[in-house]
Amino acid sequence: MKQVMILLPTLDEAEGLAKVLPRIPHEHLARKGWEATILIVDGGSQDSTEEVSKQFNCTFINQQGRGKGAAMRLGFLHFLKSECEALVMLDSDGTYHPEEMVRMLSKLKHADVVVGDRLRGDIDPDAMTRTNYFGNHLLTWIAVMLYGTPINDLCSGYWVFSKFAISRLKLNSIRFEIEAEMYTSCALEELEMVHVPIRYSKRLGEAKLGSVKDGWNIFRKLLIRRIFRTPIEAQRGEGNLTIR
Ligand SMILES: Nc1nc2c(ncn2[C@@H]2O[C@H](COP(=O)(O)OP(=O)(O)OP(=O)(O)O)[C@@H](O)[C@H]2O)c(=O)[nH]1
Ligand SMILES: [Mg+2]
Repeated sequence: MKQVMILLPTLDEAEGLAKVLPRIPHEHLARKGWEATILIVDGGSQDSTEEVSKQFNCTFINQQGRGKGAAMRLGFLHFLKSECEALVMLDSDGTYHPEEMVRMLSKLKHADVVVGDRLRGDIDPDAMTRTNYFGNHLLTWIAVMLYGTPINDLCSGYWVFSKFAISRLKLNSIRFEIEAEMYTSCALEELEMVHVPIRYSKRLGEAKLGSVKDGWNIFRKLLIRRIFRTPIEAQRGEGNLTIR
C-alpha cells in the first residue's frame, strides 16, 4: 500500500472536524491502494478540537504562534520526514468534501499538483459571500496575468501534492496568503498542475478569514513573489519551509 498524509489545519474547529473526519474515505482509498494517516496542525484551539482529533486517531500537533500558512508549512515539514508519498490538504470547517480526494489523488499519475477548483465546480448557494466570490475571481485573474501559469481557483484550500512537489515548494506565508504562494512556487518551479472541479459548501463554525484584509495580503504576496521569486529564508539557505 502507498501512504498518503491528510493534512488539516484547525483553529477552534471542533464542530467542523467532527463532521469531516468520519467522512475521510478510508475504504475507497484502500481500494485504490492508499493507506491514509491524518495530521492535524492546530493554532491553539480553545474548544474540543484536540479531543475530536484523538477520537479519530489523528496525529495532533500544536504550531508555534498562529496562522494557517505557518500551520501548513509545519505540516509539510512533517510530511517530508514521513514515509508518505502523497499529501492531501483540506480545511476542517466542512466546506470541502473528503470523498472527493480519491478522484483528486488519481490525477497524481499525470501531475505533481492537483488543485480542487470551486469556481468551475459546484458552489452551494449559501457557501460563499458575493465579496469572496468576486475576490476569488479577481485574485485568480491577477495571478494568471502575473505568472502566466493557468489556475482556475487561486484561493482553493483543497490541494493534492506528490512528495517531489512539496520538496520543491519555497514558502514563508503566515496567514491566508499560503495558497497564493503555493501557486507562485508551483509556477516558478514549473511543476505540472491539474485542476479538478469540486463542490464547496457552507462552513460550520466561525470564519477566521477577513475578506478584505486577507484579500489584500494575497494580492501583495502575488506581487512580491513576482519580484523576489524565493522567500528570504530560502535564499539564505535556511530551507524551503523554515519555521521560526
Ligand atoms: N492551525 C491553524 N489553522 C487555522 C488558523 N486560522 C485558520 N485556520 C484553519 O484554516 C482553515 C481555513 O480557515 P477559514 O476561517 O475557514 O478560512 P477560509 O476557508 O479561507 O474562509 P471561509 O470561506 O470564511 O471559511 C480552517 O480549517 C481553519 O480552522 C490558524 O491560525 N492556525
Ligand atoms: Mg473555510
